[in-house]
Amino acid sequence: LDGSTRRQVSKFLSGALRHFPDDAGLALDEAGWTALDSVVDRASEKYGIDREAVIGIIQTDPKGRFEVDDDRVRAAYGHSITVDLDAGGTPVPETLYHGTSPDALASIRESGLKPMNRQYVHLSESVGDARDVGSRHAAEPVILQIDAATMGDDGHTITKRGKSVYTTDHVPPRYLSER
Ligand code: HQG
Repeated sequence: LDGSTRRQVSKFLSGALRHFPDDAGLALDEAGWTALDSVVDRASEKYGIDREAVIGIIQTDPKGRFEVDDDRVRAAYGHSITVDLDAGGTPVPETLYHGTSPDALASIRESGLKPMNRQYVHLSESVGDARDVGSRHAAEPVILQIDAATMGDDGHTITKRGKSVYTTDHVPPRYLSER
């Protein structure tokens, strides 16, 4: 399977499980799960690749975008639809990062990091990851540093999702600094 097909299939799977299950003919439960079989069938039909290839893309995703539990699958993070993902329980680094566009800075300084179109704010474990995330929004992204330790002390829940993404409801401006 070539890289371009992998990316297209991964994008379709992410879109279906995070944003448009109805369009993809899928029903998600309240925690975002759906039958692995139905997802694999949809992708396999749409891209003309066999079921094993789709399952491979799900299981070897570099960012851990998909969680599989027995015969169910869900997106690990990134949802715009409301899902009840279990919160907390994972260790959180003292410092996290967020890459964004310079155009968003004034508003972020004012109101902090907000989920915008998604259910949660997404934070990165490393500066490099944050730069990749920010590059989706601007050629020269800005990297913000988040004082995750103090957020935790102050009662904000931050949860690890996938391999290296952390989600939270909101990052108020006092926890943010520019690198
Ligand atoms: C910005 C991808 C103005 C925020 C990525 C970001 C990530 C504000 C944009 C994951 C703001 C939302 C999520 C405020 C936040 N004023 N702008 N107050 N607060 N913003 O795409 O974090 O590859 O919804 O800075 O890699 O970029 O798809 O979030 O620029 O892990 O698996 O509003 O999605 O993962 O953009 O990306 P997004 P994101 P996948």
